[in-house]
Amino acid sequence: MMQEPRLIWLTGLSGSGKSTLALRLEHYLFCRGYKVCILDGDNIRNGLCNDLGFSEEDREENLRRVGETAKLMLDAGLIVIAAFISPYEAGRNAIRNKAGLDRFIEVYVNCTIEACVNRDVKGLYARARNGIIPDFTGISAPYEPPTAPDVVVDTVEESIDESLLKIIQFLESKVEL
Ligand code: GGZ
Repeated sequence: MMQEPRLIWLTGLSGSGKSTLALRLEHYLFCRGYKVCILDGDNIRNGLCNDLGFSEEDREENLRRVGETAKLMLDAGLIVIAAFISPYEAGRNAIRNKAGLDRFIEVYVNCTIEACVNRDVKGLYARARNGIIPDFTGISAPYEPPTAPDVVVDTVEESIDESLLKIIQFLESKVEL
């Protein structure tokens, strides 16, 4: 079976559903025999990037390291699923260029800030609103939505299965799965 390396980049607010979708997509691809790896804020910020915070410069450096790591994985032939807020268009474009234009798939995990605040699974939005967490995306730090994403999913209007299907259908139109 042939596997074409791809970097599937999920961008969106904290709580938008990136990690959930990444895990579901990993499971789907893994079950079909693909060598797949997830990079996400949870695992990367606890290790490789545990010296970084959330200033614009630190987010840039976080994504620079993720981009370098993803490139190594792509060159080894993996399908890489990355789930990062990645709030700046310039940062995402830098990763697209590093990965190679034809290997990068940008998925915008669209979710209103109101829905994220209501979900607030980890209580981070409440703490950000109280000023306990500074530079919080959507509250006290910016999020620039992608201008030309390959796939847009809407996690307010769609079920996880519907969003997952959109991503899979796009992949199938680009790569023989
Ligand atoms: C945004 C923050 C912040 C601030 C901690 N702003 O939903 P989570 O909790 O589990 O995932 C978020 C994660 C964001 O890390 P990323 O590496 O994806 O961010 S970026 O791409 O912008 O570099 C959130 C938590 O870290 N978190 N403080 N101030 N998210």
